[in-house]
Amino acid sequence: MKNNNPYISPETTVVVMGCGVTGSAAVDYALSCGAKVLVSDSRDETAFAETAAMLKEKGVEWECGHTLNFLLRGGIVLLSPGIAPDNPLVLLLRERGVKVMGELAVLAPVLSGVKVVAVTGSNGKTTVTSLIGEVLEKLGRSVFVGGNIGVSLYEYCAGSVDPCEVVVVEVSSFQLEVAGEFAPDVAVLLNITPDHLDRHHGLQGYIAAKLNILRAQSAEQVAVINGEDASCQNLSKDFRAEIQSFGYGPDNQAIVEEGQLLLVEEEERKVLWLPAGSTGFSSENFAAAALALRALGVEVETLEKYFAEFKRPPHRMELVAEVDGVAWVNDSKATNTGAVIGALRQFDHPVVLIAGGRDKGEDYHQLCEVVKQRVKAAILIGESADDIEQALVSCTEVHRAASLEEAVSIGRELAITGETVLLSPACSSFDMYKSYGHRGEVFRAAVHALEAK
Ligand code: UMA
Repeated sequence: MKNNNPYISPETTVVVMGCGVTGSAAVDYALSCGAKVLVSDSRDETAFAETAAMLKEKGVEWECGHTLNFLLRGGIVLLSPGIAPDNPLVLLLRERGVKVMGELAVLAPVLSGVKVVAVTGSNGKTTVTSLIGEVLEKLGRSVFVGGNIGVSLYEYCAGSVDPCEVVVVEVSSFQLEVAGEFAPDVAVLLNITPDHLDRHHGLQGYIAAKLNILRAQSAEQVAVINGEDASCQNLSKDFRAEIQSFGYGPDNQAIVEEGQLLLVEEEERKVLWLPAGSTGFSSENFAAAALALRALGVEVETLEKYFAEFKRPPHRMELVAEVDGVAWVNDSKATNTGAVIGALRQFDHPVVLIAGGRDKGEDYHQLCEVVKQRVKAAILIGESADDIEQALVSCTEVHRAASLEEAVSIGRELAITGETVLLSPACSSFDMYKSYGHRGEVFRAAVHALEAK
């Protein structure tokens, strides 16, 4: 890809702050623009050794532990999403006139030749991103799928991937906080329920970050939003893009009904049968994807087949096994209360819930209503167990476990034929595991061990 980035040229010194998935790709991107690149990471030398070897090969200088002097050597600092823009060093850099930019802001100017779909929301964004990408691929459109889903957009822009017709990116509130003039042709805002409140200093900050997906859009661009979500509905009116909403009411452009989706066209309504068993959250995800795909010119008649073929990404309401009539479901990706509520609503029989992990500043009382209706017992793990117990103790029977393996063995004692044991933690995994994926794998292994007995 030709370098036409107004922020990075061969004359620029770029400091990449944080060198994980995004930072490593940012290094390659800045090098591909001909810039001089430096890396500053908070890890110590031992933890950084592997990355250091990679940087050495590329001739990139680095520091372990951020220092102001090193960071000031750059004319521009590329910020990793895990580092908050109100980090004291970042504030100091800005005070000294250094441009500090996130991935979406830096790359916005080089994305003009490609159709960009960006998907955000508290829950369902990976599923919807994958679904849109998969349908486009099956229709023979060249597509890059990336972002918060795991592959940085810098990789696409560094030219290591062939140019595509469409870029579909999952974007997190962390990335959107510093999105600058990023203006996707189709923005999808699935829902806003509390998440990452620690990072955004409360719900208002989180909502403001999420809404940045719409902020720079023009009137020719499309915003697909959740018509049932008050925050999405009310606040999106302040922006310029053409709004298309999905939901249950007649005013939406994609209306979810029992087992089907009505897509409102100018003169008629097209009916799309949804895959069997897609209720609640998953129907909404199909509705959002259908509107986004239609905005890209895809004939809605073709969607039924591709939707039916779509397999949900792992660790989301994944049936691991049925043991003695009890279903064991891995929903490790449910890292906030909204996701857990959505998961529990999908059951019409009693559930034993395994929850807990690292707290993100949420109020677990929000779980009470659905827990009262569906959860016969909760087994709590991790750092947040005390807080969750306090919220749920009046709604259900509460047990504690020191590990996921112990939680599984308690679950076996509690659940009877026809019931489900659901891992849906409402918290991040980092107190006990490397990632939600790792946590899900540990759960799967414990369930399979039970099955083998
Ligand atoms: N680091 C510093 N200084 C700090 C903090 C961290 O130098 O103050 C360094 C760490 O030592 C490490 C690197 O920064 O080397 C980690 O960077 P990062 O936390 O920004 O994460 P990446 O590895 O770049 O991965 C990020 C996303 N992670 C976060 O936003 C926290 C990944 O989403 C995403 O897949 C990836 O970019 C590609 O876009 C993960 C995630 O948990 C899955 N996202 C959150 C979510 O989905 O809820 C937002």
